[in-house]
Amino acid sequence: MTTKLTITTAPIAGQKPGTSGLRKKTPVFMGPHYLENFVQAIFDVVGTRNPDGSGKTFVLGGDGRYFNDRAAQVILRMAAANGAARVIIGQNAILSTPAASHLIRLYQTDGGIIMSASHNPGGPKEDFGVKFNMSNGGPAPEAATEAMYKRTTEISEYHIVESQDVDLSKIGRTALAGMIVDVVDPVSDYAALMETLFDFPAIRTMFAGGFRMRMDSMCAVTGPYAVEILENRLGAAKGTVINATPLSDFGGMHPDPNPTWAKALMDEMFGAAAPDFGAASDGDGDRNMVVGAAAYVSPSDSLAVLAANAHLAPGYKAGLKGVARSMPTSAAADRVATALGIASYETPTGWKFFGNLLDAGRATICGEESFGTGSDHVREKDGLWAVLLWLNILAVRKQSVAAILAEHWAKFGRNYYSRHDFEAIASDKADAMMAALRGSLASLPGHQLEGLTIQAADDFAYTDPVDGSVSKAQGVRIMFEDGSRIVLRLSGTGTEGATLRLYLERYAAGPDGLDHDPQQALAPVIRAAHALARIEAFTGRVTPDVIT
Ligand code: G16
Repeated sequence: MTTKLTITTAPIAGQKPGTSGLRKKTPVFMGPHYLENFVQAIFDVVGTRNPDGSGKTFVLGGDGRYFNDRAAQVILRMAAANGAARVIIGQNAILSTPAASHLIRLYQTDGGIIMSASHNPGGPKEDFGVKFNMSNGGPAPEAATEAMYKRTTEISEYHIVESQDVDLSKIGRTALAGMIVDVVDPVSDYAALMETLFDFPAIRTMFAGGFRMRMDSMCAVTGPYAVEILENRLGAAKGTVINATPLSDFGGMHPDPNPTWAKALMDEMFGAAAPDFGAASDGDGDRNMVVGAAAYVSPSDSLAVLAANAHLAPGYKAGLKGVARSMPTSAAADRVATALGIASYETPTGWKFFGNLLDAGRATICGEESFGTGSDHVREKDGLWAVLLWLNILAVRKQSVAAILAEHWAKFGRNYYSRHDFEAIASDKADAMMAALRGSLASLPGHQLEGLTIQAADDFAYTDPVDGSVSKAQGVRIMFEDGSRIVLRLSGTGTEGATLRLYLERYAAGPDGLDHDPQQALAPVIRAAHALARIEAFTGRVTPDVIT
């Protein structure tokens, strides 16, 4: 027996989605009506019924973090009570973000709800998140997330059915208050898609020839995907994938694939017995870090190398339509696009801004400096996709990662790049610093410091070339005459205070450029950034918490 209930509620403060959906501490999400209010706001904005009155179909899944299973049951009950016809859900409510995006597209659903706080830690005291993806498989655009936020400020009731839990452990069809619930294998459709894009026989031959790899799934959602694809289908040695069992607290790990948080992988890759290739992915499987034996690949360089070599994979053999990168990502990919004679795009931070370019066929490959790369195969960044494209390139070129990087820099020049994060700053201090910096922009051009001359300074604004929508105040850019660049913006995904992101870039042409450590190559740019933004004066911080 199920009963449909309408619960009286009241707006709850702080339900403003950020760069990537709504992220809060788990206890906040577990508080009275909090999850329910946000989910009802989503349903109110996107609608659960078609114009003809029939119910809509949604995909549902998450990265398995603490509260994932409970939240899934709530969302199912609310979908049923709101009149949805069908929900396709990963077994045990598990779906990686790219796999969810694929299922939305594959089954031509009306969108999907993804439960994840991505690379943020999980657990009873850590982070949880919910985001809505549209029928194209991509994150809801700003207009939709703004509408959802507005709805949370005026909400007065939500709908839910009273029922037993749906058994999500068994694959197959069941029903909840008249709504179909299809529990699907989270991996198989995604793995099949990967087989259409990449030369699996060539990669298999490479592994059979003794190629060694280490994949660190960081106790997060990609474990089952990576084991199935890398070990079972491509023949990588058993045990190639480590931390392969998703855990609700990610085993205490911080599943953010960068040299700081994937330190064990970095140590192995720079050690005496380093495998040929290493990779890590994040909580929900959309991010990736790749590293060769003693050769770290920065995400900006990875995007450029993938763009330059994508034609070696069957799915991209016709070439790329264009390359898109987020504004703070280095210009390395632009140089490849110029050489290939294809368009390049610079978008605000956040994957949602790539959606229109991908849908319109203007870009094929996209990337962000924050360890995100992807293509038009889904509408999310895709960690394992990037790993497989790298493997495909390595299998065809039969060179080491270090050799491929060296050749790339010799041909295109090198964009030295680093991001410095200052975390958990008091929000008022961070806001005051950004306001002062924004106020000084007009006076900066022509100013000299650290031997560098400022050419231009602005607050990045983006006009979407497809729908004409405008996004303002997306980050302060300070460009120097020698091609160096400083970018500052506040994170939209943090859950504690403000995180200041400082992005630093310096270009060196050809093999005669600055041949040393990025932090050293960038030293004058780093000093200039601190002087211009007066980071210490406003925040008391000198040393970043995370350097990538
Ligand atoms: C950060 C990154 C962005 C990324 C976003 C969402 O945003 O800087 O590049 O798009 O996370 O990534 P994910 O879906 O993996 O969480 P922010 O606003 O914190 O800088």
